This record gives sequence, C-alpha cells and structure tokens, in this order.
Amino acid sequence: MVNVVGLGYIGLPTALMLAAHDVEVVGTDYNKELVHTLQQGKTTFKEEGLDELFQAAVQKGIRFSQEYQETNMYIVSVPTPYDKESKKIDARYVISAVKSVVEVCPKGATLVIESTISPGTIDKYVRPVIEENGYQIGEDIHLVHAPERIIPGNMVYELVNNSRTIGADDKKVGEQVKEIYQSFCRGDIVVTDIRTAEMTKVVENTFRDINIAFANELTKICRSADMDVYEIIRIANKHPRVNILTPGPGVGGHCISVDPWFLVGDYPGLANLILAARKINDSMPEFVLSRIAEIMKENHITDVGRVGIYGLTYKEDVDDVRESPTLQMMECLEEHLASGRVKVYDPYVHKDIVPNQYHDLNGFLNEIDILVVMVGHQEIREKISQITDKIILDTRKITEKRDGVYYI
Ligand code: SAJ
Repeated sequence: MVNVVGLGYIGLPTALMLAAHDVEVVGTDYNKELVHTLQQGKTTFKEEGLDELFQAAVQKGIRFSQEYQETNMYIVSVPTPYDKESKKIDARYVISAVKSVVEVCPKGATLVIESTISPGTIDKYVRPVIEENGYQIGEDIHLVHAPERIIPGNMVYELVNNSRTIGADDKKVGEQVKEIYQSFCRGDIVVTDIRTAEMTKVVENTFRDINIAFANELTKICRSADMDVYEIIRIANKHPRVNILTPGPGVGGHCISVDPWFLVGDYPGLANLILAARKINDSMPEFVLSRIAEIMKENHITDVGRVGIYGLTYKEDVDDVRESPTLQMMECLEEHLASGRVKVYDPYVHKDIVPNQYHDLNGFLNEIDILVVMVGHQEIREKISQITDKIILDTRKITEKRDGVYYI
C-alpha cells in the first residue's frame, strides 16, 4: 500500500492516479476539512479531468485519512514555501511529514519526497530528522526524491505522459519506485542520485523563468523602440533553434516564481543570470501599472476607479492565486494608495481577496472604462471581441489589434 502524504495540487492527482491504476492507496492530510471533503466524494480544486480521475480512484477503493499509515511506501507531497527575506526554502512541512512517517513506518520502508525542494534539502534537513529518530538510512528506511513535473491546467495528461526523474541512494530502490510510477506513467523514467534529482527539478523551472524573462525584457525594449514584440518573437521562433516564450504581466504560481530563488539564496554571487531573470519578471506588474498610467493619460481618463483588472489567478483557467501578477500589482498599487479604487474580477475566485472585487462579469464591465486583461481565461477569450466600448490593455495578447486595444 502507498500512503500519499499531502493532498494538495500534486499529492491529490498523484494519489488518484496510482489508485486508478490498481495500486492500493491511502491519502493522508492534516487538514481535517480537506479530508472530509474528499471522503464525501468531492474534489478540492478545479483541474481538467480531475473529477473523472477521482471517480475512477474511488471505484478502486482509495481511502482518505488524517492519520499516517503503517506501510512500506510513502510519497510526501507537502508544500515547500520559501522565506521571502532570505529566499531560502522553508522546509518545515517536509520535516514534519518526515517525522510523522518515521514515527509509524516499519523497518525497510521507502520514503519518496515529491515536493520541490532546494538542492541539498534532503542532506541538510531530511537525513538528520531520520537519523535523530534512530533510523539508519539505507537499512531501516530508504530515501528517494521523485520531483513532480506536472503543469497546472494539464496535470492529468502530464502525469501520464511526462517523463520523470527518480533520485535514490540505492539504484535498486530507485528501480522499485520506478515500477510503482510505471503503473500509470508512460514517459521515460530516469533513475539517478538524490542531489542530481533535486538540482534537475529546480533547473527546469529556472530555465523557463529565464526564457520568460527574456521575452519580458524584449517587451520593454520593443516598447521603447515602438516595435511589435509579438511579431518579432513569432518570426524569431521560426528559426529552428530559437524558442522564445510569451511575454506577460509577470510570473506567478508556486513553482517558477519561487524555485529560482533557491539557487539565488544558496549561491549568491554565482546565480547572476538567474537573479537578473527573477528581477525582470518581478518588475512586470509594475511595468503594467506604468502602461495603465500612460494609457489613462493618452485617453484623458483621470479616475483610477474606472480601471478594471480582469484576472486574479496566476495564469489562465486555474483557480490558484499564489504569487499571481495581479496580486503583485495590487501590492504596488497599495504603495501608491490606490489599491482600493481599481475594480477587480476573476471567474475562478469566489472569495473576496482584494478590495472592490466583483463576481459577475457584466456588473464589472459596467463600472469601468479601461479593461486590463491580466489573465487569458477561456471566458474572456470568448468574449473579448464583443467588448468594443472599452479601452483594453491586453497583457496576454488575446485580442486582435484594433482601435482602443493596447498591449504591454
Ligand atoms: N508565463 C508567461 N509566459 C509564458 C509562460 C508562462 O508569462 O510563455 C507565466 C504564467 O502566466 C504564469 C507563470 O509564468 O504566471 C508560470 O506558469 P507556467 O504555466 O509556465 O508554469 P507553472 O508554474 O504552472 O508550472 C511549472 C512547470 N514547469 C515547467 O514547465 C518547467 C511544471 O511542469 C512544473 O511541474 C511546475 O512548474 C512545478 O510545480 O514545479
């Protein structure tokens, strides 16, 4: 039986996928309400194909509990926040999950960490916790790091089709874990050592961050040169060895905007390109604000209260608002004492998390003159061509060029 610990964005789909493929699974989370919701047969976040997967897993007998189970394999997928000041990982959830596993696991169990961790975390935090409890690693407990790679918005598909990395102290144990993942994963599964797996994961997200930063820097250059950045990227990408990503209002989410900081925090003075990329991406929400100011001036609009921000999530068609560019922008606005004036709307965010948040699109549109598209949710993609009575600042390039439409 596999005990999946932490039933969030990664743990839940992983647990469901294993169960749906005939692996006996118990999903554990310390959040009572979350476990209760799952036990009642409801999923806890929106994701393409997740509800169907949930049904399949329930039929195969998946169970949910607040208790850690006594079994021979654990998959830990708990959050790994980072300290905003030092930029270093805050490993407290991983440490506490490992402690709890060690308290119940029989000798010889395998402990797989799926959470993204900064390179070196297993040596620095996980091994000591296990050893302090009198367990000998490699004898009493086997350690593995199998970092997740799935992208929110396409998680179910990517769980099955992505290749993945398994880092293990002992290759044989790595191969055994590989077999478990092969119950559902059709991608290549590479077995390597733990430090390599830790570093590879962070490198992947850092690569994407740097590529997006390049696109965002080009946007600023093209804005100053009065050129069309999208056309330039479109043409450049026709080169067989060029693949520039898409500029936008910033980089959010809990992965790409966080992981590169681990390298910056741990290797100050060495991670220079990585730091520059982070700074560029972090500067984008403020850049959008400066564009809003320019456009207001150009159109003789003086009332910030007539500006409407579409989108609060960190990207399209997800309900996750962590580190979202809009929230970053609202923080900048707060510094200018204007955050309470702009109107905000997101079809995926039902709770009020910012001032002046609307919950119906028409009501929101009725109150504004400038529509700032921060997130290209399906809803706005479908409606944007009909919104002809507003000035639009489209940071996601979902709108055709026409009078009154601006880009970043
Ligand atoms: N973004 C751009 N331009 C782009 C692509 C993305 O501005 O061309 C922005 C998005 O709008 C968003 C942010 O970047 O704000 C990150 O979104 P994303 O879709 O690029 O990635 P995540 O954070 O949802 O998921 C990433 C993925 N990593 C890579 O593609 C290398 C995913 O595979 C990882 O599993 C995930 O991080 C993770 O959990 O680490």
